[in-house]
Formats: sequence, C-alpha cells, structure tokens
Amino acid sequence: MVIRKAELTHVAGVTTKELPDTGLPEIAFAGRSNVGKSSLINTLLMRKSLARTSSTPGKTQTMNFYTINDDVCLVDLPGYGYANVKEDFRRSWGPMIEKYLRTSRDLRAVFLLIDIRRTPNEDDSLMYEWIINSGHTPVIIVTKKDKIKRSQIKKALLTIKNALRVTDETEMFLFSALDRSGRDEIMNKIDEIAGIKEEAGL
Ligand SMILES: Nc1nc2c(ncn2[C@@H]2O[C@H](COP(=O)(O)OP(=O)(O)OP(=O)(O)O)[C@@H](O)[C@H]2O)c(=O)[nH]1
Ligand SMILES: [Mg+2]
Repeated sequence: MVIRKAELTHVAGVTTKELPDTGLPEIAFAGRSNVGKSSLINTLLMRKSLARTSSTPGKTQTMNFYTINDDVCLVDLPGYGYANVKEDFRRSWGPMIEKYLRTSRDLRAVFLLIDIRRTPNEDDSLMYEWIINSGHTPVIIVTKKDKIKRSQIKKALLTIKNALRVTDETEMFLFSALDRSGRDEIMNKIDEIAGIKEEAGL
C-alpha cells in the first residue's frame, strides 16, 4: 500500500464509554511498554513522529487510531508491564483492552510485539492467549532487531517461539525501526489482512 494520507482520527481512553466505530478494517498493536509499538507505526506510516514515542516506558496511555488513505486503521495500544505508570491507569488498562478485543466489529488482527533481546514473560504469554481467546489472529513482530548480532537472531527467535508456545499457524516478522528492515513485509501483511489491492502503477 502506498501511503497517500496518514492521520490520527480517533482516540479512546480509559474513561471513553463508546469505542470508535471506524467502519474500516482495524489492526491493533499490542506489547510491553517500550517494545516499540509507536515506533513501528511511525515506520509503517512513513512519518517520523506522528505516533509519540519515548525512551521512558508508559508513553502511550490511550488507544490511538491512525487511518491510512481512508482504507485501514492501525491502532496503537498502551503497553503493559511497566510498574511506574499510575495505579489507577494500571487497573483500568485490562478492562479497556479487553472491551476493545471483545467488542470491536472491525478488528481484523492483533500484532503482538516482542523485544528480540527479551525472553517473553508471563504478561506476554497472557496477551498472546488473550488475543486467541477473544477470537483474533495474533501476528508476532520481533522488534529492535538491530540490538543483537546477526549470529544471535536465530536463537533469539527460537526462545521467543518456545516461551510463547506459538502455534504453527502464527506468523512472525522481524523488524527494526532503526534501519526499517521488515517494514515492507509487515505492510504487505497488513494489505493482505485488510484486503487492500493497489492498482499497478500507483
Ligand atoms: N534500537 C532500536 N530502538 C527502538 C526500536 N524501536 C523502538 N525503539 C526505541 O525504543 C523506545 C520505545 O519505543 P516506543 O515506540 O515509544 O515504544 P512503545 O511500545 O510505543 O511504548 P509505550 O507507548 O510505553 O507502550 C524509544 O526510545 C524508541 O526509539 C528499534 O527497532 N531499534
Ligand atoms: Mg507507544
């Protein structure tokens, strides 16, 4: 998909009663705080900082819906697993995400991001199961590929697969926001999920 237009069209927070009804195929990005969800979205959108990123975990605290070409929505979810976010936010995070996963009519897939340097923990496994149990297809994105040596990649991927006990059908992509490697493959997957076909030459 060629990005002709990218904009933040909807925001939903813990106090939002009605979730946005975008009427567009939605793809959500879940994962631990600081794993690189907002950075991945910026890379996909070809925008430097449309989605706000930070080296301090807990940056994104609302569900942010980025619409591409009026065709598809990428949903940046607040991350989990960071102890220092305010207690009341931590308590309302689960119900907010659960409500979205269970009730969104337009959610087509959930991309679960895992840092290549970390063995997935209990929170990651719970998120993976949560995605499946709410009837969605998880796609694993292994982030920050640039942070480890090439020779260690294979082992790191195996560790992630084993820790999450991924099913054979679960697709995995490797990504780095630094050199944008993996960006086009992930974008093609989004096209496929959202049923977007670009006309040749566009
Ligand atoms: N080296 C490297 N750094 C990255 C990559 N992706 C993200 N980062 C850095 O990791 C930090 C966190 O990135 P974010 O995109 O804000 O993470 P997030 O998952 O949106 O975090 P929350 O909003 O807190 O849930 C930032 O300092 C980014 O610059 C990557 O592929 N490589
Ligand atoms: Mg973020």
